[in-house]
Amino acid sequence: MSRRDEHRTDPGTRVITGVCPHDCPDTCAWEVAVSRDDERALDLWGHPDHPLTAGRLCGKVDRYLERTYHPERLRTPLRREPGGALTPISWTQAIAEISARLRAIIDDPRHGPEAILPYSYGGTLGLLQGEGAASRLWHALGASQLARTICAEAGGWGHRYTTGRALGMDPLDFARARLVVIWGSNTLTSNMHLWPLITRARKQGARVIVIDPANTRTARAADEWIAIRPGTDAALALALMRVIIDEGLHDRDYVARHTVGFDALRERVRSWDPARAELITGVPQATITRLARDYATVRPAAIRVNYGLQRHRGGGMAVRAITCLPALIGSWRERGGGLLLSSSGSFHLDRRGLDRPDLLAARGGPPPRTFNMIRLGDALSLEPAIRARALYRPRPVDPTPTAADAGPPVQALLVYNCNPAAVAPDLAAVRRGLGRADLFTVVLEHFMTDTAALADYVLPATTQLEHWDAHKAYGHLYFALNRPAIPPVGESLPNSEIFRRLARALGLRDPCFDEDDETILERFVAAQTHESFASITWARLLENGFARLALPEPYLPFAEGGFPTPSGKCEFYSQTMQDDGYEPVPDYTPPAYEAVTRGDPGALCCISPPAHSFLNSSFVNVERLRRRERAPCLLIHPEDAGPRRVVDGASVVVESSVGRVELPARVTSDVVRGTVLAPGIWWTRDTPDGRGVNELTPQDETDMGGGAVFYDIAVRVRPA
Ligand SMILES: Nc1nc2c(c(=O)[nH]1)N[C@H]1C(S)=C(S)[C@@H](COP(=O)(O)OP(=O)(O)OC[C@H]3O[C@@H](n4cnc5c(=O)[nH]c(N)nc54)[C@H](O)[C@@H]3O)O[C@H]1N2
Ligand SMILES: Nc1nc2c(c(=O)[nH]1)N[C@H]1C(S)=C(S)[C@@H](COP(=O)(O)OP(=O)(O)OC[C@H]3O[C@@H](n4cnc5c(=O)[nH]c(N)nc54)[C@H](O)[C@@H]3O)O[C@H]1N2
Ligand code: SF4
Ligand SMILES: [Mo]
Repeated sequence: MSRRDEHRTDPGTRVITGVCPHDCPDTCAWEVAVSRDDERALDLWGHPDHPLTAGRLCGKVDRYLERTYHPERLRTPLRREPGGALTPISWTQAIAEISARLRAIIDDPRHGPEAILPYSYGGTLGLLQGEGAASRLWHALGASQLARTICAEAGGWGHRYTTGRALGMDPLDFARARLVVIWGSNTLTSNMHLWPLITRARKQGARVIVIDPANTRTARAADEWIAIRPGTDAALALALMRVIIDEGLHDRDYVARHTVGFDALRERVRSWDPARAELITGVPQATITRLARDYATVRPAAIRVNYGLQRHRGGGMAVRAITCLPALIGSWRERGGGLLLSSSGSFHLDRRGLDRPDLLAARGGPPPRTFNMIRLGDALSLEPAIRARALYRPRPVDPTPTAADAGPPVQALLVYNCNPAAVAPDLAAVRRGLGRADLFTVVLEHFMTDTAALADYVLPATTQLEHWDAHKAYGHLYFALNRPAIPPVGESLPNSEIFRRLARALGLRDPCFDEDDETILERFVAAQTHESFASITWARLLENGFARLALPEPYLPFAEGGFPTPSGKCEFYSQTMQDDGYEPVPDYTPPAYEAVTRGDPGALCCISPPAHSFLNSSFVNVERLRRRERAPCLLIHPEDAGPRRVVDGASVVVESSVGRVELPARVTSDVVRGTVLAPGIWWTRDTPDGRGVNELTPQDETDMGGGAVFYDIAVRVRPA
């Protein structure tokens, strides 16, 4: 009997459907068994009827009950006492004191509401507990806005410039591919529910190729690992296109009917012969030629590109170049062909009733400033010229802000769903900012994270087992509802309720601050008018937990062209890019570390993709998962270790332009020469020197969208 059947037949338990809230393309549906007796969750498993979840959760979320009932879970509001200790206080006190402080900042003519900065990201991707409930409050107050750039901006822009919107293959169709190229993604770690589909394709003869600087568990499980130098993928894509066009392997009919700018593209790739690309990428030219031929002729060919490869200075251009490939060979025509970066654009959600931007518009006056979240250190500076650097400037045509544009110093920082003291670039600058005596910091959290430990007030938040929410997905086509399964642990409250209480204490009178969560979500679902939502009703979500968008089956978004770009075609030449200040035809933008390594042959590139058992900095405190990852470390190639006298197991110092960390070395050829890899993201309490890997990351921005350059850091490595 399955766990599900066991619990369903037990009169002592209820089974409730929900959805994993984490920042992960799989957005799994789950079921929770709860004891009727004491309302405790007993078991949690992947929903068997959800086609992608297919009854399984990942190894991290399998431990979700351990995380939820963790002894370290925050259970009461905490306030920093004059001596420095965080001590429990009541919710009434916490809300009264926090709102009084915020009110004083808003009413101070030197500051005003722009001196309040909300800071959040991916702790939950729920529409309500993520940004929905929060934006209502920020809009009504006129607080500073945050550009949420930390993950996917460069690739997102590069992809949209090319195909118009975040649309891609139905992940279920990977099972029908005959060639699968996994490009800058560690599928078995960060998107594991795609793997069974790829396995099914392999059983029918498909070949699987992984392009990655590291021999990841995905690369090891694939047919071939193509080792590439970080940040050089655009050069590889350009050379592939050169071979394809030279050998006449492109789909002339598809190109003629559904693309613009082919002549300009052909001209561009003329200089990208595989020999030149080999010098840049480290991929042998014979491999490039073979990959180009296979990609164009083994049909259908599917590309899974994910966000790993765009955390570099040229990340936007890299994703743009790769996104041109399926249009060039016409693989969008075929079921099992095409490309998947993100499916989030399939969800045409009308969020106005949820986010309430009208509350901001009703205030009148110019819109508040927007900070780029990856420059939190700069944003918290008291120096106007430094603060101005943190203002959001996604495109080259956007004017460069000066000290005169900086606006008031940030006086209050409200953090939720995020752990910037571990995940944000330039941790020294972040710490300096958070350490400002005059900065008022409130953190909504499950645990005493590195960020919470620096707050003035820490407010205990509920987990997905304890609150309502609804989710779109970025790796498939199912919408899902999450119902609370258990009562809140301790005195914790949903983010939504915390923001409602703050709004009322701040005197905000809009009736939206009286709506309960269930009502907000029911109204949200009812308000959706796009045709793809036609089959999704509140009643159906309550009954099933999830529902597929009303898209055709099979779903081939661009089989007949129909790209949602200005031209209606796949844009090899993009006038929008030209207007936004970019090179309009795919190009190669070298990574930032290269300028350093050219002048200093001793320098290496440092990347820090996720450890298998963690989700960014989440789950690090779940003991079984932490034990599985053992300890922070630095992977280094034997030929890089030797000349530096770095020995396996011994400590090394890793130093970048902004900081340094100490890590034990692991000498291995599972990472390309010239690159070191530090799996992330550990809490500082588990690191040898109390410093996380983002001490090394500068607050530099990617070519597009102001994204972070986590995998493009020049470092020097020496024995400690
Ligand atoms: N277990 C687990 N799953 C996760 C996460 C997690 O932390 N842990 N994070 C979630 C989040 S927030 C996201 S955004 C996604 C991210 O998931 P992915 O997009 O898969 O991104 P990463 O794991 O950051 O990087 C994927 C791979 O890219 C490689 N890479 C780095 N630089 C380059 C490059 O220049 N070129 C190429 N070709 N490859 C490169 C890395 O070595 C890594 O193996 O995963 C989500 N899923
Ligand atoms: N060096 C390096 N840095 C990176 C990356 C990398 O690969 N390397 N990856 C980057 C990427 S892709 C991303 S997306 C970011 C992710 O960075 P974050 O969005 O900060 O993700 P997490 O580290 O998982 O932290 C989320 C926090 O939210 C809390 N949380 C979860 N649910 C709730 C809730 O309902 N309410 C409240 N109040 N809190 C909640 C969790 O307890 C957790 O502490 O990190 C980025 N930083
Ligand atoms: S983290 Fe991803 S794979 Fe794991 S349960 Fe959540 S959605 Fe599924
Ligand atoms: Mo991310």
